[in-house]
Amino acid sequence: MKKILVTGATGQIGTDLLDELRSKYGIENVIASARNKKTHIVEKGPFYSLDCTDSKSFFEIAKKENVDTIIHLAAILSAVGEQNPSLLWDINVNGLYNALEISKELNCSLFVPSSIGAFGPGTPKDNTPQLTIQRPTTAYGISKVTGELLCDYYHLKYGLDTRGVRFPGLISYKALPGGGTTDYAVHIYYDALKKGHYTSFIDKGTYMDMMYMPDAINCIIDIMEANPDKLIDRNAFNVSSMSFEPEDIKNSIIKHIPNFTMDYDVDPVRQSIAESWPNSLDVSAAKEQWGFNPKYDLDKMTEDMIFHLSRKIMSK
Ligand code: VAH
Repeated sequence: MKKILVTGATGQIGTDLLDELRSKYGIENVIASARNKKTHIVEKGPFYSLDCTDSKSFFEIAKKENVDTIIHLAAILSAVGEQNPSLLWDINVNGLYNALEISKELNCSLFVPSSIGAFGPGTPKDNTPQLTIQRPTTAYGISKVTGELLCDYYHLKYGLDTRGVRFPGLISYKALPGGGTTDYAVHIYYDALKKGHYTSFIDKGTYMDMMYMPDAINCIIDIMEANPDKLIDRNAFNVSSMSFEPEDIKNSIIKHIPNFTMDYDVDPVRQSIAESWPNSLDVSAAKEQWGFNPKYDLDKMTEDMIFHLSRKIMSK
């Protein structure tokens, strides 16, 4: 990667990714774009307001900046998507179609994140295989399977260099998540520090794959820098660094905040989404084909989250 366009750059992944990409490749070589401006992003380097469903503007930006890579993060997440499936389809599929066509036209490599949401109730729940049944029951999951298949199609038919991973729930302190089912695993840290108590919308005993954001950012950079000849499962690799349920993260937080308490007010929509997803993924393909090697487990993540969030909250 030399010159990179990031779409959806002001979202949860994009906020962390821009910092890492700009320190690695140079500020002027990382072009941020998003529908909504965020001052702290716009001030840090090249930025364009872009709705990825506007193919003309999308193409003009990529051509003008002469990018060789597009990291396409613009998407609507699972819970918000269930409330507005037509908006989700427009952004997650039509926006991706534009990214694919522009990458083909300009000969760019293209990274597109899929998700554990691409699996459904019929998928084996434990140690979910890289290649298995994918019949998701959410609009989000359907858009993610569609994305995986479109990315494979453009690679097979046009030789486009498409690469992706199936991200689990992502936890970070720099930016809040944007309306997903796994968001509870971020909000719990904020409430533990601010209120000493959290009410979880996901039920006790509900296991989901999760990953700390620094490991997710390394996934994107490592897969995009990997030897393309070794990538068999290009779109998209299972990746995960831990699987936990709400009681596990509560107990990890209590090691730092002994009086922290949690109760439950389960959201039936997000609970049903969570129950349709795997408990844990088999990540052997990512390890074998491009050296996937996460560094953070639950307790190491909790220690880092509390260290950074406590300073962020105190500085406000
Ligand atoms: C969501 N955070 O909850 C996203 C992600 C695996 C979860 O796709 O929708």
